[in-house]
Parts: sequence; C-alpha cells; structure tokens
Amino acid sequence: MTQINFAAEPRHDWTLPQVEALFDLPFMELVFDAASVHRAAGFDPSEVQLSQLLSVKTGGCAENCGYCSQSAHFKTGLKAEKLMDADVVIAKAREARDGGAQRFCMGAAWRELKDRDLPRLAAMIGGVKALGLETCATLGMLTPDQARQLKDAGLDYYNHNLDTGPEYYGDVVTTRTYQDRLDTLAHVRDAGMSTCCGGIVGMGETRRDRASLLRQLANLPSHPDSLPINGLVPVSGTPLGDKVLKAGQIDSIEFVRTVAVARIVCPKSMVRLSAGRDDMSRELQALCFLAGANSIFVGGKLLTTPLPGQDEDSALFQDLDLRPMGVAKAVAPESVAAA
Ligand code: SAM
Ligand code: DTB
Ligand code: SF4
Repeated sequence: MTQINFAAEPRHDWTLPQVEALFDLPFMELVFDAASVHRAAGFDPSEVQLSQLLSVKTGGCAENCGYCSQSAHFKTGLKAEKLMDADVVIAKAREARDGGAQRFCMGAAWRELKDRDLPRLAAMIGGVKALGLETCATLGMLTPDQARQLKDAGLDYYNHNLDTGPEYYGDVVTTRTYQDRLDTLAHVRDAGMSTCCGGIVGMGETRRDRASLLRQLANLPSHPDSLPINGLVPVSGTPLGDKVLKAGQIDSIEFVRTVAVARIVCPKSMVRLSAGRDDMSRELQALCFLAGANSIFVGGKLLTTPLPGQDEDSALFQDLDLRPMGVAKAVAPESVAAA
C-alpha cells in the first residue's frame, strides 16, 4: 500500500527516491491514488480548464532548445514572423473566447523579453483582459522589473517551463541554464503573478529524469498554479524530434504515470494535458483525465503544431461527461420541474 495522506497540505520536501517510488507503483494503484488526490484537493473531476494559445511572434529564436520548431539553430522549414500588432491579437482572443476558451496565452519565440516590446505587449494584455479572459504569456526570460510591468499591464499567468530534470537538461538546451529558468520563475512570483510551469516528456529522458522534473516542480517555493505536461511533438529537423522519429515515441502508459505523479506531488495545481494531444487516442486522454489532468489547450493549434479541433474536443467532452471549468452543471429537466 502507498503512504499518501490525502488530507495533507502540499509538500515541498520531496526526495527523488520518493517520487521514483510513486512512478514504480502498480499502475492501477497509482491512477487510483492520483484520482483520489484530485478529489481530495477539492477539484470536481468532471471539470477541465480550457486555454488557447497564439504565437504572437514566431520563429528565429536564439535559443537551441533541442525540441523546438522555432529555434534559429535548426532547419525546420518554419517561416519566421515579427511581433503581431495588438489589435490582431485581440481579435484572435475574441474568437478564442467565443469558442469557449477561458484563458488566452500569448507565446513569443524569444530567449528573453526586450524592453522595447513592452508597450505593444501591454496593449495586447490589456485588450485581452478587457474581453473577460484570463491572460497568460510566455516570452522567455524576464528581469524583475519586466515581470512587474507585465503584472501592471494585467497579466495573470506567466508560463516558463523547466522542461526536464536538471540531470538531463544539458542534453536538451545549452544556451540557458536551469538556474536562469528558476530565476525567471522567482521574478514572476515576486511580481505577484501566477506561475505556469511544467515540462516535456518523451524526449529520450529516463523515468528518473521525469521523476526529477516533477520533484523540482514540487519543491519550488510554491507549486505552479498551472503545471503543463507536454508530450514531445517530434518536429523534423530538430535534434530531439529527429531522435524520437527514429526511436519511437514514449510509451503511453508511462505518459499517464507521469500525469498521475504530477497530480500527487502538486495536488492543487491545474495539471495540463498540454502538447501532444493531437497524437493521442480518446482512450489515452480519458486515462490522463482519470489520473488527474484537469486542463487542456484547445482551438486546433498550439504555437506552431496542431491540436484536435473544436468538434473533436466537444465530442470527447460529451462522451466523457466532462465540462469546461466554470460552466454550470447542466440541470436535468425533471429536477428543474421538481424544484
Ligand atoms: N520562448 C519561450 C520559452 O521557451 O520560454 C516561450 C515559448 S516555448 C515554445 C514554450 C514551451 O513550449 C517550451 O518551454 C516547451 O516546454 C514547449 N514546447 C516547445 N516545443 C515543443 C514541442 N515540440 N513539443 C512539446 N513541447 C514543446
Ligand atoms: C506549454 O507548456 N506548452 C505550450 C505553452 N506552454 C506555451 C506550448 C507547446 C508548444 C508545442 C509546439 C508548438 O506548437 O510549437
Ligand atoms: Fe526559443 Fe522557446 Fe523554442 Fe527555446 S522553446 S527555442 S526559447 S521559442
């Protein structure tokens, strides 16, 4: 039997062997424990939060993240584009809201934010917030002052991923350090914004690396408010994408284990079934929701790669009796009549 105290407050003192022991649990027990933690943390397991992404500045990035279609270091065939005008972004956000998204995340292929771009970003963020959407951005590394300015502009969430555990990190990217990422996350927290921080699985890392990533996330000074688990989308021309296209993708049961362990070590985070959903069967997605995932990206496209479309996701939600978070439960006609 596992020793999970479902009523416990979130912990920040996980050891690597403890997280590895969760991964090693019999699968049925692990998923059951994760589902129990999901409920004990106060979540309604039928509710899933919906976010939509937009790449507001695409390609030509100076970093060499070995999975990324947008790095200038690799030939992926992606066409680079300049920072979009605020009104174009706001129009896309309106469409996302009308399609059912609750949060709108603006992504830029930058190593770090430059001060000269702040006024346009502030206009975008203010305009998106005025639509009644939660705002999120992922713009690379930030200084403390930039984080404060984004917060003042109305930014609710900042996404900055650790991507993998510190031991495998050097195999993924060499142009910024793990500590750089931790520093940006600290600036985001200090500015009073909510954090969105997770990683990627299926990049050729070991189970220990996955455990090490989740341990890092759980031992942050506060757990990420949103915790995206991205399945690597293998992009041809990137070193990690090419490796995975040759060797094959991560086993889907191991992916579900990763989601379940994320739910257990960060019980109150919104665990997002993030990139990679386009390649997943409905059954695999259902298992991920059962294991505690309660957030997804919607809208047919992530930043540069595809997602399931609205019709497919609506059918999945209907068949799994899921509903978008914040939308009232449908009331059966007979119970309305009886009231
Ligand atoms: N440039 C900024 C940065 O790296 O922080 C923001 C955009 S970047 C594309 C955001 C995140 O997307 C990365 O940290 C990575 O976790 C995820 N990502 C990028 N390419 C991916 C891929 N091919 N498969 C899965 N996740 C990916
Ligand atoms: C996150 O963790 N995943 C999203 C979001 N945060 C910015 C991005 C996934 C990108 C997948 C590859 C692409 O579409 O370019
Ligand atoms: Fe640039 Fe972000 Fe892609 Fe890394 S993940 S290459 S920082 S856009």
